[in-house]
Amino acid sequence: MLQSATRILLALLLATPALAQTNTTLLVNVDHRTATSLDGDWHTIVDPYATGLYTFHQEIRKDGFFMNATPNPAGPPLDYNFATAPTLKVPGDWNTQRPDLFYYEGVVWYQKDFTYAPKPNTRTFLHIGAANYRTFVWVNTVKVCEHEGGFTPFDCDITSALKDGKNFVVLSVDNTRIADGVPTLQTDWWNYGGLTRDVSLVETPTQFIDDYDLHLSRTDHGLIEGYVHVEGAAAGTQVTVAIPDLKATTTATVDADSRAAISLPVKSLTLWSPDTPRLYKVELSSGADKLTDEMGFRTIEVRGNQILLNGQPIFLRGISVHAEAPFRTGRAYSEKDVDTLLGWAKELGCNFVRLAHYPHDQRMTRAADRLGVLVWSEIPDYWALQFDNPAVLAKSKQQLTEMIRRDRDKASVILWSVANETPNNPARTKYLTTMADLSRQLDPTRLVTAALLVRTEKSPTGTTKIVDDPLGNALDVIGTNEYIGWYEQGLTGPDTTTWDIHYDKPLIMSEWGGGARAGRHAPAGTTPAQFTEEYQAELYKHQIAMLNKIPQLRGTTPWLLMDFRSPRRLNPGIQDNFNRKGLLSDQGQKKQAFFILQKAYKDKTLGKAE
Ligand code: GCB
Repeated sequence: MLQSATRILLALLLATPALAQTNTTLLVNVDHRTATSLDGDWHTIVDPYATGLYTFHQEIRKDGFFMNATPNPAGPPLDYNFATAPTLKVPGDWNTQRPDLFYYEGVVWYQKDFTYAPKPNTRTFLHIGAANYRTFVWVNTVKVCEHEGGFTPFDCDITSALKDGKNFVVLSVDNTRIADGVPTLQTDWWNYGGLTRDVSLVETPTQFIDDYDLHLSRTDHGLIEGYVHVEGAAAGTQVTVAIPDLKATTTATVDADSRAAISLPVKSLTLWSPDTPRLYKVELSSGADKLTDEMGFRTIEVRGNQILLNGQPIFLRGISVHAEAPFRTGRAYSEKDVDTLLGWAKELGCNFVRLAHYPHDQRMTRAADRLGVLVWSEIPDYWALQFDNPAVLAKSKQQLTEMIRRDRDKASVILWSVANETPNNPARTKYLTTMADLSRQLDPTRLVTAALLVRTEKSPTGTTKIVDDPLGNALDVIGTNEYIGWYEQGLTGPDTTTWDIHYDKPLIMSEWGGGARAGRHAPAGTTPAQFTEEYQAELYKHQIAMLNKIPQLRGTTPWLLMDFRSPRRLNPGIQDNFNRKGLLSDQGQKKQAFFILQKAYKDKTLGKAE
């Protein structure tokens, strides 16, 4: 399979008719643009041998599946037929839609017909919310773009490939894990493949606002600043930004890079916060392009070892969340999915979520904006990437750039995380320092973090956890993961653990916890066994007591809100392919530990803001 992914990449680059421009862009605020949804049933062909690309002698086919041929009785027989092929729902991973695709890793072809009437002075993009992991796209047999990375959106300019009337789009999506991928071969989550988020046709004027960044000045809470970029605009083109509810409006002109600097004074602004998640309607326009957004304005910064939201110290009462769909399982994509997950987080008393371990659907950060939940957002620089491989660094950079570009106008997002639990070595540190620098360059208004591993030493009274990973130098906020009482030491391990933190920076305990199968109980009066609800609840009590002894602790995101599928969790009858560290099961059953954490969060007996 590993080989096949590389083969396919090469083949597609060489084989197919291509537009001059095969690159993708990413339209900021795409969910407020005029769009025609292509969600629904797509014809699909499961192609484990990449037959859609290769002849029987392993030569590249000129008549691959992207031709979407129809049977011709006078011609050679066809080995495929999209018209009669079974369908899969988009959005949706393939694994949970058909039992035979549950473990499938490889190529699936998707095809859909649509009618279209090209309009003058209009550009048309095929928007793909996410496709895991590598995707090639053809419209009417013309290759329009390709994209690598399973959790960020991309937009192909398909304007010149479209016809008046009947059109079709063919995609190949390959979720084969590759050593030089981001993430790489090992992950503790299911490798859900397919078109896992919305697909649509998006229209813009020829010149259009493709990107902007509007945020509150850290030094002046009466000033919104940033930029608007107008794709294709000549220097001097005007841009207007208005916030009607604040009676604020400004006009600026773009420079030679098609970018206009924005400086918009505002009076009586209600600052966005978890208590007052006030969103304002923002109107942006330039020439024929008009766009609205709903935005909150707030500042986030670090002072010593405190985190300041709008200048005030805050403790982040958080929980880690995977993009696993409640109840039906599979990749989360709908309003209902995100409302359920964030609803549980709020019920728990959270003001913060760690969206692990990759960018979640944009609905999640939109909902966090609306509900007043602060967000840690992460790219899948997870475990042991090929840190000495420049091609892998390029992939990480691309995903970071896409994540930031999509979500930099969301008030909820306060932290960009560049990694999780990476091995401490010089190549890794160099790589991730580059990533932290890039994050600041792209977005100087937010904080940079990463979830680090910690060192363990014996102490006279137990154990010392040492936080001295050199990557900490590159971070604004230190994240640390620990599983005391689960992977190491018994239930009382936290009682005899002390922390030695070599950075005077805010610290978030970004993972801690243990597994429990909902409904599995320890007999009364016994020491609870692992995987019982009682064990997990007890573990939370011991952990909370330990965490409260860390003076610079400014947040926690225990692992995690809800059970999620993982191919590494094979214990029959207990795990059954699920990581069971959720405070709720995948079916929404609350475990005892849910109420322990809820009480600590609601009574504010866990953590201090200063
Ligand atoms: C970790 C990883 C997370 C795993 C978790 C676990 O440290 O960051 O992705 O799922 O531990 O359950 O072991």
